[in-house]
Amino acid sequence: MSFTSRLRFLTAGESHGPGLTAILDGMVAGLALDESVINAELARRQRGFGAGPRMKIERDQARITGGVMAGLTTGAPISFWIENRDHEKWKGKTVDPFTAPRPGHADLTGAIKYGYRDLRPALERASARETAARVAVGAVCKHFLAQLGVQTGGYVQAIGEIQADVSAIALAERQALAERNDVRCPDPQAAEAMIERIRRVIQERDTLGGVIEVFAIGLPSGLGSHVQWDRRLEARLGAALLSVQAIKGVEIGPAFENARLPGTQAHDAIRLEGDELKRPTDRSGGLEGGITTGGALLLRAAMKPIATTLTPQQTVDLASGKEAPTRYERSDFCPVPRAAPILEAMLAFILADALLEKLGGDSMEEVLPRLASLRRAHLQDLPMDNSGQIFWP
Ligand code: EPS
Repeated sequence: MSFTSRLRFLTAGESHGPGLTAILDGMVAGLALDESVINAELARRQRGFGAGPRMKIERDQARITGGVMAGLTTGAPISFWIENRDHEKWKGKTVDPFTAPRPGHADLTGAIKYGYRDLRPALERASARETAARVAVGAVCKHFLAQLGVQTGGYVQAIGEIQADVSAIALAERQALAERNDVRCPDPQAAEAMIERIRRVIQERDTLGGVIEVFAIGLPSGLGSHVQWDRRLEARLGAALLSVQAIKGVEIGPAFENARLPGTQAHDAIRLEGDELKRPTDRSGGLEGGITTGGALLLRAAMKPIATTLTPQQTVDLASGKEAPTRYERSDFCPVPRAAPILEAMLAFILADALLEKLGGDSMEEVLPRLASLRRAHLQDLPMDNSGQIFWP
């Protein structure tokens, strides 16, 4: 099953194994690409207040091992290799048994599903270390989108109970403002409060979740479709964001706020400016009927607090068969700021796929003029017969 039609990607690798592999299949030929584009995104993923000590060990760099020749994509699968520097510490070492599953992690469910006799295989692959590979894939997609005039970005809207008010800041400026602080929040006052809150949670030997917003500006109207459930772009984006470790909720535009409003207040009026159809508000999150409106796309994702807590939680040691406290394994305290580039990567992947599905073409040369020829929301692009018709004679 797949929610994409042109692009697909796979990742492989364990958190403490030699490294991560990713393959992005279906990208067009002729996209100028070098590793610095990918490494800049990988560096963003590593940075964020509340990260654990592992991020001081890793220096994530992607090596492109296929699909790019002389600085240009060839249309062949693009493969990447990202080394785990931490692997050196694990290689050849006898690792202590791990038999007390952490509530909220994949330790127990993974063992029930696969019959593991130690919980490590579950956590090794369930670990968010894998997101480094996704960010490499997403960096290529982001770069492709940028060539087509589409800007993607993300930032932190809430950490724990601390909420930022970003409503007065233009969407296009939020990312640059967010990158100025260590919690990736465009509202500097809220950012300070968030840093303070994370400091406190570390002292309290606990963890914090939060809300991340991701956006895209410059998308044409007409991506996705209303005609089949798995072609609806809401569904495709929702699935992609929900696939990220610790993400347990996704909202498109102010969906939950809209749910509390009457219909006359929950939608974006259609106005005419010259011959162009305009939407002065954006309560739809940029999507109507599974299709992009041409307005800005905005999605929110809820990240749960990380399951690995310094304060022990109640569990059962499967080896002794007795109730026991969890044992602490090194982890992040608040990975929310680091989740923004990961969610951006997934957003960019789905949008690059939706654009390629709409445009067709196998090279940048073919894709670019097709983008220019798309139907727009202008009266002249939408001629109506304006006559009664018998649809089912
Ligand atoms: C993670 C646990 C920690 C995090 C890891 C995700 O790893 P370790 O056990 O090696 O300290 O650091 O995240 C990363 C390694 C990363 O690159 O983001 C987990 O259990 O999900």
